[in-house]
Amino acid sequence: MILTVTLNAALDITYRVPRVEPHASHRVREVVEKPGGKGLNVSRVLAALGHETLVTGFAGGPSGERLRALLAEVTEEGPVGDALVPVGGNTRRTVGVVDGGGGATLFNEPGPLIAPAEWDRFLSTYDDLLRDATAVALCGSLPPGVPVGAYGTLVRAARAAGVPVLLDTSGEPLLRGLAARPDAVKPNAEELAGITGTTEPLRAAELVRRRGAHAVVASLGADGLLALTPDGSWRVEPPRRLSGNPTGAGDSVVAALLAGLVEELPWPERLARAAALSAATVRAPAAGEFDRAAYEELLPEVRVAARLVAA
Ligand code: TA6
Repeated sequence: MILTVTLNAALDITYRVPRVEPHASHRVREVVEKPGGKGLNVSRVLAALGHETLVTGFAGGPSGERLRALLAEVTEEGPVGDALVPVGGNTRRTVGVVDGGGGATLFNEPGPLIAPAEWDRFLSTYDDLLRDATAVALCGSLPPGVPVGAYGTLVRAARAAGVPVLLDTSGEPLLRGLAARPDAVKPNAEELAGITGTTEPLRAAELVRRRGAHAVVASLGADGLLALTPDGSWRVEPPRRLSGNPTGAGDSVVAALLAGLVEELPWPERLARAAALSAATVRAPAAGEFDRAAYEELLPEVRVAARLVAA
């Protein structure tokens, strides 16, 4: 089973409007609610790819209940196991406003305050779940109350249990997680620049590797992917650009990397799938979903080129 951790799970709400204008009132044409937060999106994509997957993290209050009900709904995506730890606070909502052009404006709430006893309960749940995990992804921001070094603790526990671990977060939580030497990290351009101070992606990715990640897969939007791994380095050109909602495209990269890891695919194949799946996610209405026909059509278009690492 592939385990995903979303400490700051979210009820993702998407509003569709014809156009977004600052300081104006908008008539919402459509409202969509989905179980969200990065790890939940990763698991939903993994389930749709046919992988057994389980989510953990925290859920509480009315929006936590709603999130769990949505997660339990039987969909054509396939089942996602729910091992979320109940908390007293209310799970956050994230609001994405999608306009006619497909662009998304996001509003992410900070999340519920997690009490020390709730964090301890999570840690023992996580240790139990690691026993049956083939891989684990640690995804997203931390809710208030969770120690900033949380991902360092969770990476160390996964490594001690012999479970490959991928980390997808930003800022100080990413730096603390890196120090525990995760198998892979998946920063985007902004996250890379945020922790390295350089906007040159190759240089930044090398610095991140030196700080402790065995592999770095940077998702660079329209510039595709850049991967530095123990087996080699690759630059991945994305398939043709599709219009749509890019929210969750990075989560689909994580899903493809985990699927490729447990299927023991060579890195270039994992990366090609990651690029195609990410592009196919842009065609889907919400994060955690992808357009299957677009995925199959785009996969042969992806170009993965080996590259030398800069000095
Ligand atoms: O990547 C998209 C997304 O996973 C949304 O589903 C939304 O819940 C958000 O990101 C959460 O990100 P954060 O960094 O706030 O944990």
